[in-house]
Parts: sequence; C-alpha cells; structure tokens
Amino acid sequence: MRMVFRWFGEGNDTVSLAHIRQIPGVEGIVWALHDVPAGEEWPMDKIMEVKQAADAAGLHIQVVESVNIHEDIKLGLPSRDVYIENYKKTIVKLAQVGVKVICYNFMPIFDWLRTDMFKEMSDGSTALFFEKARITNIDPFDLVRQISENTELTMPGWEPERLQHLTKLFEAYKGVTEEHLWENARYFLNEIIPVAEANGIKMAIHPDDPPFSIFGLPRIITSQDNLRRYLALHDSPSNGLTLCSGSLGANPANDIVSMIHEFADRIPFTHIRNVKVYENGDFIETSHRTQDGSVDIEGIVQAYHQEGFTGFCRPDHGRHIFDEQCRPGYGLYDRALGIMYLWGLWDAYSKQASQQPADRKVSQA
Ligand code: DNO
Repeated sequence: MRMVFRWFGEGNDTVSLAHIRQIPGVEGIVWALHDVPAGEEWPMDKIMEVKQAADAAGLHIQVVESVNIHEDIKLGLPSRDVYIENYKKTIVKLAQVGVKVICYNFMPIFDWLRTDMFKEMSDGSTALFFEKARITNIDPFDLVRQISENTELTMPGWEPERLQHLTKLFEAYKGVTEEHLWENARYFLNEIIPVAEANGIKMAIHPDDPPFSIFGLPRIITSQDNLRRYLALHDSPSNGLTLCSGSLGANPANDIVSMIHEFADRIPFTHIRNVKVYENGDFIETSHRTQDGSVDIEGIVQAYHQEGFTGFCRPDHGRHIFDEQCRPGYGLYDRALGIMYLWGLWDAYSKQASQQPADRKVSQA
C-alpha cells in the first residue's frame, strides 16, 4: 500500500507540502489543476509548476484527482467529441510527467454533496454531514425557486450566484436516465482507455457520493453490481476503480470488503474513511476509527492486506479538529490521524502474516 495525500495547490490549500512530508509514510500528493474548467486541455506549464513544487518537497505526483469530465460527455451531446479529444491530450501530458493513476467521476452536475460542512459533533469537533430528507425526492426547480426567494435557505453547491447555471444543467438532464449514462460512459471509455493503456496510465472511476440518486438525477457508480458492470464496459487493466469506502459506505447495503476481494486487481487507488449512517439515511463523516462510524475500516484494511494491495491509498475527508481552519473535510490533523490508524492496522496485519504459526506458539508459551 502506497500512502498519498490530497493537496489543492499553492494558495488554494491551508496545508503545506512541508507538513504533508512530515506525515509518516506519505510519499506523494494527490493533485489536480483545480482552476482549469472541465473539458479543457491541461496546460503543460501549470502541470510543471505542481511537479516542481512537489519535487522540491520530496513528494511525487503520480496520482491525479480529478481530471473532470465535461457535462456534455455525460449527457452524450455531439459536442462531447471535442472534450474527449482534450481529455486524451491531458492523459498523454500527465503520463509524460510520471502520472500513473487518474481519478475521475461520472456524477451528473454535482460531485460529492453534503447539506452541512461544519456539523458539530459531541466531542466539539465539526464534520461533513448529509441530511437525506433535504436532498432526495426534492424537485430541484422548486429548490431553485425557494432559494432565490429566500437567500438564507442556501445549501453548499446552491449558492445564489450558481442558481441560473444549475437551472440550465437540470434542464439538460431532463429525460436522461441511468441507461443513457451507462451508454455515454461506454462511449467515453472506448475512446480514452486505449490512450491510457498506451501511456501506462490507470483510469480510476470514483463512486458516486452519496451512492444514490439526488434531486432525481441518475447516478450509476453506486454498488458492487454496478462497479462490475462499469469494469466490463471496457475490459482493460487501465479501466479501474478508486474504491472509496466513505462514498460507498453511505449505503449500508454495500459490502466493501467483498468488493475489495472481487475487484482487487482493478483497484489502482483507494480512499479509506469512515461514515456514521443513521437509520433515517442521514450520515456524518466521523474519525477513521472503526468504532466511531458504520464502516468496518479494520476489515477493509485487512482485505487489502490479504490481497497484497500495492496500489495508492489516501485517507479521505477528516473532521475539523484542534481548532483548525481549513477547507471543509481537508484539514491536516484529522487526516494525518487517519493515516496513522491505517498504518497501524496495516503494520499489525503484516506482522501477524509474517509470524509463522510455530513462532506464535513459542511466544504464547
Ligand atoms: C471527495 C472526493 C471527490 C472526488 C471526486 C473524484 O473528497 O473524494 O471530490 O475527488 O469525486 O472525481
């Protein structure tokens, strides 16, 4: 398992590369050009700026998250071909600077979505929170109307200045079903996977977060069956997964340990984090520790260990602790604690595996 840490770039992150370098066992950053709009080709000079900064800090840049996909590709519009060509050019450039894994997602309109970024927890920390009733079975056009009439109603991602843009996108997705998304994903994969393969890059789709429909939009990367179907759309070692335990874990029916065993050789990248899911479907992002949430983090690390996992791993969203001011979910402290928990489990499983049964008997005697 190779540990990496997400970094949003100079001037765009409260965490410094120097601090990332001090977290035990972290070898590289997970990065992106966040100011390049989806669909545009990434400029080499900006890629090189990140590479030079990472090199100077003793960290590598082998994992990119994300090269985002233009909505026209997900919608299957004729204009998609231009954006797909740009995507291919970006893949080639990233390979030239040593990138090995590109994470991306296929979620319509929204990436991960929460209703509260700083929900207070009983220990005084705050964390990302999802209130299901505010998102599912809600007519997005009603929500736009309500928010424009009462600006105090706003929700992350629904800021008043985005409402017009959101309305247009929701219009565009009217009538787009899950089956359309599957077809548009296949078209995209058939175009880009051969380019990734030829350039030694593994594409790694991130699950939908949360893993169910929101605002009536179709979502397909949600379950073990759907992950299997996605991998089969274009069968290649370059068509892989970013197996994210927090995203998939928001649906308690998802058995992540079973997914790890089934898809082990198609997981170049994993996000490991915990969520506590309540009976009404709400969830909050707790510490990484198994006991604090609903996801069996120990079982997950053990499954990776049993599979001899050599891919990249990052902790995911953390709580906001020790009074840290940071991007929601992306502080230094709780994610660093998360890493130490993951290493603790990993090292213990390694030790256990290296002890022959005979040795164990001796030490027990
Ligand atoms: C949240 C992340 C997502 C993820 C994208 C992948 O922390 O896991 O924003 O980066 O969905 O494309």
